[in-house]
Amino acid sequence: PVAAEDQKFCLKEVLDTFKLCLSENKEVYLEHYVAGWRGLVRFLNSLGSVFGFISKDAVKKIQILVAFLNDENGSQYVTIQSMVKYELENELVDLTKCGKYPESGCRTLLRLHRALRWLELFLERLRTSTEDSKTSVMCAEAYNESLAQHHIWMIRKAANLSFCMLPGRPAFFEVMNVGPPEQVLAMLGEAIPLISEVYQITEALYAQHNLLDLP
Ligand code: 1PW
Repeated sequence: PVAAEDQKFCLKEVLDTFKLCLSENKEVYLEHYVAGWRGLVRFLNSLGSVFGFISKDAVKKIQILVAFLNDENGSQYVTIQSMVKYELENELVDLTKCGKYPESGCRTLLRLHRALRWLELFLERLRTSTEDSKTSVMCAEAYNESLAQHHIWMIRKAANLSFCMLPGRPAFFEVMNVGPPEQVLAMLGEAIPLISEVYQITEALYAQHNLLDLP
């Protein structure tokens, strides 16, 4: 059998997964959030081996969260809201410095959450780009505006180096596997607001509980 990470990426699939993330009362299902990330990892992997170092950490974070979901307390991890409540009430989170819980669900998800903002900014640039826009520049701008603030110098350096290896806009659209450019742009127009809403809801939840700077 082929590992999930090796299957061909299709943007539509990821879009559908993020659609499933939100419950009726606007809670975020962890299972679908993680599935959305699996899709993004497939995407990164199809961009080339340079992105291995980027996707490797995302895969590690996904695995930590999946382990919580499959654990005996998995029912506490159904939504991000229930996870935050459960981990805080049971003091399962290192709030100010690394201690007993270096891999809490809260701090692990925060890393993916920050990366989701990068993705949102990048896709928005892609959506409004013109034929001669450079994907490497759009990606670097989105990164430096968001995720970079949370990374040490070494990672920032490595990330900016790997952006230079991104395929150009036409090849990039090709990898998305959606169809002709017009269709890619329409897809992006649909996907971005969804990703944005999931991001905003998570951001508000983390802000409300003072969790935005978890070590
Ligand atoms: C082209 C579109 C890409 C969207 C996918 C974004 C994936 C983001 C992963 C960046 C990872 C860079 C290398 C790892 C850095 C970790 O130190 C960092 N992890 C993340 C996800 O930012 C922080 O995690 P840590 O070290 O505090 O456990």
